[in-house]
Amino acid sequence: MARRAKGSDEDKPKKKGKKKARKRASRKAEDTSGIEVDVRKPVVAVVMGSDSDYPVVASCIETLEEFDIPYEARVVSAHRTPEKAHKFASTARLKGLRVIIAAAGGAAHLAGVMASLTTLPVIGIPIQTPTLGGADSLYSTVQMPGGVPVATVAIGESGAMNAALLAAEILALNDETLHDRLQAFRATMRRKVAEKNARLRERIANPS
Ligand code: C2R
Repeated sequence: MARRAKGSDEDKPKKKGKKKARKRASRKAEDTSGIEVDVRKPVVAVVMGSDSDYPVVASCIETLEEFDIPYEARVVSAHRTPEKAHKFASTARLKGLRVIIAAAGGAAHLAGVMASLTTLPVIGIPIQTPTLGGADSLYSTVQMPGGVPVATVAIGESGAMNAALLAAEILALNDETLHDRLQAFRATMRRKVAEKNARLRERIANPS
């Protein structure tokens, strides 16, 4: 389950990589249904209003895995399962969670309700909707009343990825290893932009 940040492999010596792979393997176990799970205590919770949100939320989860951040993911709805949502948010801090990421579409009150019940940082992912394109989700996630912040990311997959990166940045305030991974991720991004630039110049210089 746990993988390293994209592109960071070449920044690490081979020996260390093997050691880390062994360490990561020891963090996995099979649960009663035979599904491989991370045995570490989750520090990030990814909650979503419905499993129909998962195709977008997947890029958040993939990014958490790339950064080797222990997380838990579940469906909770402030509208459909208010008691569960209440219990989850109000006990999250005591359970050792450090950041909550909440994804929802339409009348997306999930992130706001989470934020109203905990002082943990809450990041909201507005899910695109077929009727209003996600503007409904965006407004209902971002327009929080003063006093109850929700750090709202963009609609869709980039937003979902950024939610995980923002969570990583919050956790990296007290975690140098994670900070190193974020630096490596940025370095990879810079290299990719340089490659794009070189390709563009080549196309302009040699139009077909
Ligand atoms: P279904 O596909 O289950 O009908 O859900 C979900 O996040 C999803 O995008 C449709 C949409 O309803 C959203 N939903 C919320 C909340 N609970 C579910 N916005 C909530 O509590 O905010």
